[in-house]
Amino acid sequence: MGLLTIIKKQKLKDKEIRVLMLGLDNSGKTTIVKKILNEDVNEVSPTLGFNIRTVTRGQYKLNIWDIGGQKTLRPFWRNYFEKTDFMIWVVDASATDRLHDCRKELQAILNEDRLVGAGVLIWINKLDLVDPDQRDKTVERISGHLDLDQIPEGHNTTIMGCSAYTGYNLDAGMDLVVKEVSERLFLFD
Ligand SMILES: Nc1nc2c(ncn2[C@@H]2O[C@H](COP(=O)(O)OP(=O)(O)O)[C@@H](O)[C@H]2O)c(=O)[nH]1
Ligand SMILES: [Mg+2]
Repeated sequence: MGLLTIIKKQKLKDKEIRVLMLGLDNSGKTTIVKKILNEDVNEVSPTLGFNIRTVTRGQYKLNIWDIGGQKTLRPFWRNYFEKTDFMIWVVDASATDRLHDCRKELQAILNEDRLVGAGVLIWINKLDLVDPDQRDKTVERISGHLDLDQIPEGHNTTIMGCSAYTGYNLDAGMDLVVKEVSERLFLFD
């Protein structure tokens, strides 16, 4: 039995999915996790280290690692790459002045060897601040700025708008994580 098969079999038993949540500080990562857990989204303070929160979806347990995104904390991101099944990258749709920084950090992450194979969801957050009829365009425009047409091979990537405040697309995102990981790791031995 190959190592990969052993790992898959162990995961099949546990039904645990390790999700790494990254993005620049203030993009809304912690608020998103709170909203998913039905907690008060008005009580969020900056994440100085990391939080691990567990979300249950059907028979799966998603352990979400919400890591602080301040510039001084970014060198530590790599400590969390190991064993990641899925990476969620959160973008603040209203922080257009930070898109350059966001693109640089995201592209670096996507080129990390230890994340090759992990599924990727890019959540363009805070869409509640954008007119409903402008949301698709905003997501498209930000995707362009982030060079998302140049994602390295080895990642199954989806881009989606969302809002931690209204909950828009949070269920859709969680469903996507479970579907991608379960199809890749749990079923196809
Ligand atoms: N309008 C709006 N504000 C949001 C949303 N999500 C987060 N925020 C606000 O953005 C700020 C940063 O959120 P936080 O979750 O701490 O970001 P993090 O640093 O990525 O964890 C807070 O003031 C949140 O209330 C959202 O969907 N819409
Ligand atoms: Mg945070």
